[in-house]
Amino acid sequence: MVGVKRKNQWDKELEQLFQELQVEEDTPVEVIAERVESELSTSLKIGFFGSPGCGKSALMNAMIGERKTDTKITPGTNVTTHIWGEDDTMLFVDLPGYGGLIEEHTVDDYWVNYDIESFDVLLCCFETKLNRDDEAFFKEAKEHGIQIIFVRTKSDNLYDPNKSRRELKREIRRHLIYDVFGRDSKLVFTSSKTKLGIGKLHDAVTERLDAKKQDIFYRNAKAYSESFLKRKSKAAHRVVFKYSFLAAGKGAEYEDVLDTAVDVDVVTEMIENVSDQFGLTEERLQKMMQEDQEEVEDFDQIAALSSEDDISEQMVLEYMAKFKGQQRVANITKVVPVVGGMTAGFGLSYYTGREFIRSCEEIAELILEAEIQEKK
Ligand SMILES: Nc1nc2c(ncn2[C@@H]2O[C@H](COP(=O)(O)OP(=O)(O)O)[C@@H](O)[C@H]2O)c(=O)[nH]1
Ligand SMILES: [Mg+2]
Repeated sequence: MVGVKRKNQWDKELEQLFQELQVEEDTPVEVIAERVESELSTSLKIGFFGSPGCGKSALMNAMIGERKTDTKITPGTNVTTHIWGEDDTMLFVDLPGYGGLIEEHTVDDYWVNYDIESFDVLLCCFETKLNRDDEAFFKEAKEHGIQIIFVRTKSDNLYDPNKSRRELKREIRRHLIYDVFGRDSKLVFTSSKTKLGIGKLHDAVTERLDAKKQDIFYRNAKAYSESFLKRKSKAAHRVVFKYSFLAAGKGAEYEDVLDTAVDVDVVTEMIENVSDQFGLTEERLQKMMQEDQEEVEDFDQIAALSSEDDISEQMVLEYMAKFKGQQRVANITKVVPVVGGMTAGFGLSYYTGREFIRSCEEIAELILEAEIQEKK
C-alpha cells in the first residue's frame, strides 16, 4: 500500500512541477531548459558570525555532515565562503566577528564590507557571552529585518555544580538574549561534539526561509531526523527532474542498451549529485556493509554508485537498464507533456533518479537509526 501511495505522490509532484514551470505540450525545449535552470539557480547564503574559536567551523561541519567543500576567500577580508551543492547553491560564510577583524576594518564599516544585507539568515554564534559591539550589531540587523538565530555553541560544556542544565539554559536565554534583543528572539543550544541541538537549529533555519531556499537547505544539510530525511528526498526530486530533462534533451544520443535517446553522462552526474545530498560517504557505507546491508535491496550496487571515486558510465548504464521497459516508466512518460523524441529518455532518467533517491533514503535511514542508537 505504501508503495502505491508513494507512486501517486511522485506523479502528482511531477505534474505540479510542470504546472509551476508552465510547461505545455508545445513549449519549446529551449524554453523549458531555461526555466529548469532558473528554478535551480537560486542560492542560499547563511552567515556564521562569532569570535575566532567559538566553534563556527565545527558547527558548519555538524550541519553539513563532514563533506568535502569548496572554499573561496574574499580578498582584503577574513571572510571564507564554504560552498556546497550543485551550481554552488549553498553558501556558508565564515564571518570573523569583531575579534577577527583585520587591521584596516572597523566595527563601523563591518556592515558594508561584509555585505550583511545579502544574507538569508545570520547565525550569531557565541560561547559564553556577547560583547557590546555584537549587541549593537545584532540589534541593527534585527531592525533591518535580517533573520537572526542566536547559537550558544559548545553546549556540551554547559555545567555548573549548583545548577541544573535547564536552569543554566534558562538564565542564558533570559539574560543574554530576551532581556537584550526581546522575547521574540531565537536561541538554540548546540554542540558540534555531541550533535545536540543541530536538528533544532536546522528547523530554526528552515522556518526562516521561503520554499525555494528551504529546498536548497534540505538538499545540502545533514539529516538528523526522519522528517528532515523525508524533506530531503522531496527536494532531491527537483534536482532529478532537472537532470532528467537535460539527459533527454538536446545532444542526447541513442543508447542501444537502454533503447532510448539519453545522455548517460548527465545521468551519472545526477547520481553523484543525489548520493552527495544524502551524505553517503565511503566511510559510512563501509560501516553499513558490515552491519545491516541485507536490509537494502541491491545494496552493493547502490554503494558502488554512491562511492566518492568516479562512477563509471558503465555502472550507471547497468543500473538504468534495470528499469527499461517497466510499466511504471511508461506511466511517467504519460504525465510528461513534452513533445518530440525526448519523452522516453526523460521517463527513464527520471525513474532512475527517483529509484536512486528511494535507495539512498533507505540507506540514510539506517545510518540515522544507527547514529541515534549510538548516542543512547
Ligand atoms: N567541547 C566542544 N568543543 C568544541 C565544539 N565546537 C568546537 N569545539 C572546539 O573549539 C575549538 C574551535 O573550534 P572552531 O570550530 O575551529 O572555531 P572557529 O574558529 O569559530 O571556527 C576547536 O578546538 C574545537 O574542537 C563543541 O561543540 N564542543
Ligand atoms: Mg573557523
